[in-house]
Amino acid sequence: MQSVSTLEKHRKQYQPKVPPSLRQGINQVKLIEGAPAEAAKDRDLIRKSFPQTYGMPLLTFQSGSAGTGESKPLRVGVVLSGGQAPGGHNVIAGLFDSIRTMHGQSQLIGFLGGPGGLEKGKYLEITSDIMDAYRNTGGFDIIGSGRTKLETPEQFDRCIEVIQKLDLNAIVIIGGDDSNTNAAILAEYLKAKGLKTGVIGVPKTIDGDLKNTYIPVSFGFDTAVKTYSELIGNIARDAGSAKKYWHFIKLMGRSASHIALEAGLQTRANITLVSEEVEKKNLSLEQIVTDIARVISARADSGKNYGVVLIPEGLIEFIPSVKRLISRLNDLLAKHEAEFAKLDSTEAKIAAMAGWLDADLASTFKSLPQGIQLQLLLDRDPHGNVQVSLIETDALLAELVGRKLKSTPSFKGKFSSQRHFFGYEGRAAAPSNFDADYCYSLGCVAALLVRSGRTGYMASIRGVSKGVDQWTAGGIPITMMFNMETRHGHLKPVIQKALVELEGPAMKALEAGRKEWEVEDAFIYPGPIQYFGPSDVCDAITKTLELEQG
Ligand code: FBP
Repeated sequence: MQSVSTLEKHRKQYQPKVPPSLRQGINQVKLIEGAPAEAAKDRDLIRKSFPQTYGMPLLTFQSGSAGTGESKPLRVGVVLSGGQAPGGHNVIAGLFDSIRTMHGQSQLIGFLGGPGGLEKGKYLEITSDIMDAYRNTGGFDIIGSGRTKLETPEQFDRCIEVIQKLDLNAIVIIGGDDSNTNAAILAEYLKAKGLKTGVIGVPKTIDGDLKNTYIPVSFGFDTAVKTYSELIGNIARDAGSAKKYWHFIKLMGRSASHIALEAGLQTRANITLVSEEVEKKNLSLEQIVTDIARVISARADSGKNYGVVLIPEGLIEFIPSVKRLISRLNDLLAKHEAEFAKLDSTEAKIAAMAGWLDADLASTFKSLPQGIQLQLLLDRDPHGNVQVSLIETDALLAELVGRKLKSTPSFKGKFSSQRHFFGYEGRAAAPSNFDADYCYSLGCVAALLVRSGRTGYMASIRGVSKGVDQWTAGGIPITMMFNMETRHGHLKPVIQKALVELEGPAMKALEAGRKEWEVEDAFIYPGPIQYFGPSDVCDAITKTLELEQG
């Protein structure tokens, strides 16, 4: 019996498309140095923190003679960092194929289980057979991923031991904003210690919040959001058929609402909440609930006791009063760590915390259902973030809206809710053509950056809204994406997270449609990602990319 699905079998044969500059073969690519790159703000502080790697030039790759002289085998390490994102295996495939074409004896070492694998020296050499089994597949299972944060000199020194033992020319770190921030710090550290080993980043995250002028989108966003939009479309069709449920759908994306916004545009859900808008308008939980209840009542008046509400998973953190509460909880959890750990019941934990909080924040805390209170007290991730994927905002809103409608005498409709959380369903999906092509190309660019002996760069493909024939390849000094932010009470240089721009074209498109979509059944049913068929179906890009870059 076949050990992979028929689709996977055919999909393995897919040959990713690459930008024109890479089509003559990886040995026919030349590097053009541009002007020294500067950060958009906080330049002096960032320059001071990165004396070795700040102000390096922007790089562009064009077809032409590489002029690298006699080539030597390359030894490259690769790390998958953080949450899964569709296309990660293709980054590795692009890197693998490129370094093998540069020299037949080149080796790719995959560190197991994320950055922790690099620190502990746990690895697997990626052979052709291993690589071939993972081409164009989703997931990060080829070597696994992890969230270990590499940031201390002791950790970096342990990495150096591994790097020297394996005699690596470079390490490619495939990760989001936090992982690439740490990649830049590692690059600086290695250079300062006189090591020749380069550190190259690749922009990954389904959340879509690692983007700027040079990085049009992080990989994985396209496939993940198309997967969620398919599911939302199916639910909208079920809702319109059964006509008896309101569906509250929480969507992954951490702090940023790019996923919810894109899914709202793709499906025209009745309500799409955008966390950044909630913060800007200083909306309280009560106001959000009242507004959802208003739409439900309006639809009930025209006999529609059903609909779809999209909720970005980070919403709760953006409600100003809850944001203040979370920040205070973070301080108190750190301050009372030992005491808190000894409390064994939920009630005792909640009561203790309510006692430690100041009166106004204690009252916000007490107004939340017990399940949410407990979820806010759960452990933070290694980067200090509240684990928003564990907070059941869909349940919170469904419950509070239900209570609100019950106490609204003018509401004559019926309200029955279903709740969903779409996140993990999309993170390991088989990459769309866009992600398969984009990721493979990023892997090739990472290899070019390694061959040119660069460090502290992120692989960049631009022009991606226009079809692969218009794509261009290059390298961006990671430090130019930095700004200074307060983390754990200290001002630190970090890659600036790209939240939804309220004045941006994607948000404007939502604003233009949302009034009509609230009351009408204007749903669009995107259907599943297509891998074979007409290009306008298979190679379609997201609305966000089309609107922002098109
Ligand atoms: P990255 O930022 O590492 O790409 O992870 C994205 C993400 O999927 C978020 O959308 C989500 O909040 C988080 O990971 C969930 O983390 P975990 O995998 O640890 O449950």
